[in-house]
Amino acid sequence: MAIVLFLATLLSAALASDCKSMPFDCSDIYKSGETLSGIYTIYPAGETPVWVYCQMVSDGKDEDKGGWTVFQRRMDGTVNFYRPWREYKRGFGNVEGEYWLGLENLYQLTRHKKYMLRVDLEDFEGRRGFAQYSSFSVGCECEGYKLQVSGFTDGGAGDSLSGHDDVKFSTFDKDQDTYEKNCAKEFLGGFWYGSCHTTNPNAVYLWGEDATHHAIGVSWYSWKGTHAVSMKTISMKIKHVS
Ligand SMILES: [Ca+2]
Repeated sequence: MAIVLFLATLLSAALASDCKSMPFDCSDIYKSGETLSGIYTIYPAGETPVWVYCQMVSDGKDEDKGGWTVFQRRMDGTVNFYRPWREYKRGFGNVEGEYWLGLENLYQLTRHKKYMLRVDLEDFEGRRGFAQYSSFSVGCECEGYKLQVSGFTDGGAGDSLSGHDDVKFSTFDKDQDTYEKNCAKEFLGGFWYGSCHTTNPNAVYLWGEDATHHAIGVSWYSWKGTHAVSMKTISMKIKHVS
């Protein structure tokens, strides 16, 4: 009997510690007192751990600082983003560098809580800009992981994403865009393509300006006024809003 009680105590202690150490997103981790940006484990869908980069510092208003869950990041061209549907669904890349968190994780994160979105950009000349959106969510796979984004605030980069609102996600092997051809094949990425894009963050890392092929670079049209310039870094991140 004593052994059974002892085991039960151990089990309940383990469960309690699990609950405490199972943050839903980077906002939870930030609220628990972590202030260093870096790699953390979150649990957006039950007990399955997901590795993610949490950005704990950013400029802007006080309420916007800290606790950003980064779901997309390009910085050095080391990861190939031209990938099929199953990869965009489950996520890929390296959370220490370039990666995509996965559409299912985005759906699980945004289905229960309200999120805002921030997109940080840097060009090869070292200039920076960002765009922020007060509302961001991704629908279920049954709805094609449709994007809902609104409430733009300008951080100098302009708005290149509102035009992608209410659009399903497409990859080269799953065409859900509204274009007669296949946007993902045409512009070499995977994204919420309509017909087709004003930003192409998951496309080809071009190392600067290159107009050889139209609009295949990591572009943000409203900042550069052209699709021939590829960003040096882009990161897309969400933060829980109350
Ligand atoms: Ca199409």
